[in-house]
Amino acid sequence: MAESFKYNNQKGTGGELHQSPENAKQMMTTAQGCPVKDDQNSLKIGSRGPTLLEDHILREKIFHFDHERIPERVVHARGYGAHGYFETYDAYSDLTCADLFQRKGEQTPVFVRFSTVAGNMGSPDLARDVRGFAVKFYTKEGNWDLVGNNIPVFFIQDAMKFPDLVHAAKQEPDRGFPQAQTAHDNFWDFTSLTPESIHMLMWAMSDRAIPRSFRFMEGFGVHTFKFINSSNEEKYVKFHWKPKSGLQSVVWNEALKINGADPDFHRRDLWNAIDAGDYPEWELGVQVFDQRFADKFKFDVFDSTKLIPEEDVPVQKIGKLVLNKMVDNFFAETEQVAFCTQNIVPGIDFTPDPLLQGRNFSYLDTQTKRLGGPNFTHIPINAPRCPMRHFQQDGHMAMHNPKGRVNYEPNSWDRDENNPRACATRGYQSSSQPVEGDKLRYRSKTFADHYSQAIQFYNSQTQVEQRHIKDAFIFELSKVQTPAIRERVVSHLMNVDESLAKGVAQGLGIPSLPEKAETAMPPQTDLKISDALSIQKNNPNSFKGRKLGILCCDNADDEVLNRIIEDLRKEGAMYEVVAPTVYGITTKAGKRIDGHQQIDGGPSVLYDAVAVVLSEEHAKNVVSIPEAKDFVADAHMHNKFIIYNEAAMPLIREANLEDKMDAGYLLVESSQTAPLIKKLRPLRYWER
Ligand code: HDE
Repeated sequence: MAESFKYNNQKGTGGELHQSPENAKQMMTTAQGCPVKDDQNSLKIGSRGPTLLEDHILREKIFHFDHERIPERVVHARGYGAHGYFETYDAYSDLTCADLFQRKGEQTPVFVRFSTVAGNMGSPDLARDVRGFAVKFYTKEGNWDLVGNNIPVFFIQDAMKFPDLVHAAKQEPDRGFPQAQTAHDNFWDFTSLTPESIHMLMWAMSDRAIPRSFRFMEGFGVHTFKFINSSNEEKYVKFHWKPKSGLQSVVWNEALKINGADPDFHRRDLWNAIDAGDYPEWELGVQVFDQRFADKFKFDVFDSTKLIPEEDVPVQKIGKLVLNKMVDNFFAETEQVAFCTQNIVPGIDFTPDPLLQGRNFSYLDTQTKRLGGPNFTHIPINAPRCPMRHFQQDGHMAMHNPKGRVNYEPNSWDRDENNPRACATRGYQSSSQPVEGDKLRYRSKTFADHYSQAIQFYNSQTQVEQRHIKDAFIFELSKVQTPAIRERVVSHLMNVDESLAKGVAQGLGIPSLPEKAETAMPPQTDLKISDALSIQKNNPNSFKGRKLGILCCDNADDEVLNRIIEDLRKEGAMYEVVAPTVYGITTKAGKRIDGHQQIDGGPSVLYDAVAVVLSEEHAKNVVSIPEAKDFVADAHMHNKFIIYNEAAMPLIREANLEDKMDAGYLLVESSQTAPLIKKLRPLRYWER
């Protein structure tokens, strides 16, 4: 209520507020401001009806409700946003004249939206999918939207193919399923007929596609852009977001279970972290290179199915992004935010990458449709936070309406010396790019090498990561009903790595290996291993920002619990108490601890590591709960560290794990003083 009155009172909307704020808090009104006496009962004849058409209050309420939905995004429908700021580390005028990079330490407000791609709005967070990583910078010279993903390459090379890709990936049109997954015939049919997608498929089948948290994933601008400085010198640039808390993913079996236990896992995680004041941070990195590098690089830098290894062009960190405020209203901000790749600022420019060129058309078009007209820039989340002056006018829901007579340029009415008033010094100027050629529909030969970087990616993974990729192919293709499609995918894998192809074929029960898929050019097998492509090789070695699930029961030892909790606090980590009931437990010393989760609702998949702290008196009650057994069995299967006390042994035994206990099991006793949480820093015990 208070909000809506504030809105009515905004300048330029025309209305003055007549009620006092105290009144406003108490009184319900219609959207027209008419006080409502009874908001709970419709107007009827007699006490049992029928209801009268005359009831304008009922009609207005229901009518507005009927119109609450706007079309969800055709891709990236499920997303979650937060506010924050970007701080530039230094002045980078040598690289670009973009205003936000000119003054060391300057902060620019941002809004970021993370998303999955294929699923509809209500789909689960841990689908195997690419994640969107879209950032809107509200700079002093207009909005700059860096609309990226958490994977540095893409499935296709030309925007013309995007509708086909998306149709094939989303639910099949006749049956309307499967939802939020690529594990079906249409997706693998399309991609296996589109060899340019193989590099991206390797990423999509890797753990990159099942991040533990938005906070622990990288972001990439994907395309090559241009930086232009004030002397009009141009350089190419690729953008990277590096999470300060390091990279981390879950394992697939865990993802499947998280989707059931908490379909909102990622959004809840971001909400909780920001709510707790543990603000996630990323550094903005740039790979800057010139035409000479582009000419000698083995791939076309305008081909979005290729990346430039960090070992070839190092990532220079030029600033940091901090997310420190959740939205006040999900619809107003996260749903209505309209990212547009064509929103760039002086000092940044596009390249001819055919995917980027197509996007620059698509995003403006999609926002106009989605938000109902061209005035979506008037919605507060989309409005630039710098002065604006243009003569676009009218249209649906126009909120900023110029006063006076002047609505064209040049004119004789504005007593402005600069009329027309385009700004020659700061105005946006496209870089000059000499172009000539015939008009044709054509794919450049420089885009023809589809396998080399897929090989490089696979070779750069750890053994565990390679196994995960193999298992992911087997899982996905086992959902494909047409054997020929499964075999066609394996024939592409033959060009990537024969042992991978063999493993996948075995997992699918394919009796004999198919021939290698035909290639447009022979793959280069000598590309250097790039450690930056692996998640596990870049372990943050910290439990900061991670969460421990503590399964405990009545009479649990206070000293043990206190020690664990104090250790976690020092590390900057979080915890949840999982108890037989959500009421919680009473410790040995008689202290009440509230439960965050009841065992059934708090399976170990929700945590980065677990602790099982039981008491001799009550362990048997816990052992009798089947979900408690799953709690430790899953933690074991998912390579998690398991902190336990002696009294927890009956549960470990019940889960048949006593013989399998390894160095990933960490005994805790009240007398121990050595720091325990440090041992969780590798995040998983992969040796298991
Ligand atoms: Fe998008 N994409 N895309 N995309 N994309 C959209 O815009 C499109 C591509 C990305 O959180 C749509 O508002 C085309 C690459 C993100 O609101 C639409 C092509 C990358 C988001 C659209 C691509 C992205 C979108 C759908 C091929 C990574 C969500 C709704 C040429 C670099 C932004 C909307 C948010 C959203 C079109 C390919 C990232 C239809 C035509 C490559 C993060 O305009």
